[in-house]
Amino acid sequence: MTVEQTLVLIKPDGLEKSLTGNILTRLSETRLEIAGARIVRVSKELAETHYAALKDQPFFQELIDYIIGKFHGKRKVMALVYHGENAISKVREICGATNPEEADPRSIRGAYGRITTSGIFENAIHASANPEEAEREIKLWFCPDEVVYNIYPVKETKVKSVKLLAWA
Ligand code: IDP
Ligand code: MG
Repeated sequence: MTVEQTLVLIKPDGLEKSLTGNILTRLSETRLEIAGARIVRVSKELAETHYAALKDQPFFQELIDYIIGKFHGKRKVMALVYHGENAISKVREICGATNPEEADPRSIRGAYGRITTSGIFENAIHASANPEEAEREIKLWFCPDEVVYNIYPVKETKVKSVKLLAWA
């Protein structure tokens, strides 16, 4: 048994259909702990970096449009880090197969996903597939301060003259 962390995204269709609560309830069946959570406005750059491994797939452009929220009105996803023993496979199992029509109907994708008439797999949730992917994705979507357990090494840095938004 290895303690792992995994990245979960509730995709724009999941948010638009008000499935956040249902999906979090299903994920709680894993008995894993939530170690981080954010609502993220997804830029094209973030989406393309997240799905970089799929850039040669014929559905890549539609996938980017989907994940940035182009089909669901709002440019946002909910990003979560789940923490615990065998977190990666436990979350993948409850998500179900990539193709929502092939996914077990009791899985999250089987229950809530659909294939659109233009062929997009709107499958409501993303989950990291393996430890390397989990590490890359958690580091892409979260800063160390936003995750309560730092299972990857961290370092302290001093940041000078960075432009940030502040409340006016
Ligand atoms: P995964 O999400 O189960 O890890 P990946 O192969 O990494 O599956 O694909 C990422 C996402 O791209 C899927 O969740 C789905 O939304 C979309 N996708 C994957 N394969 C297809 C396809 O054959 N047609 C349309 N969309 C696809
Ligand atoms: Mg994948």
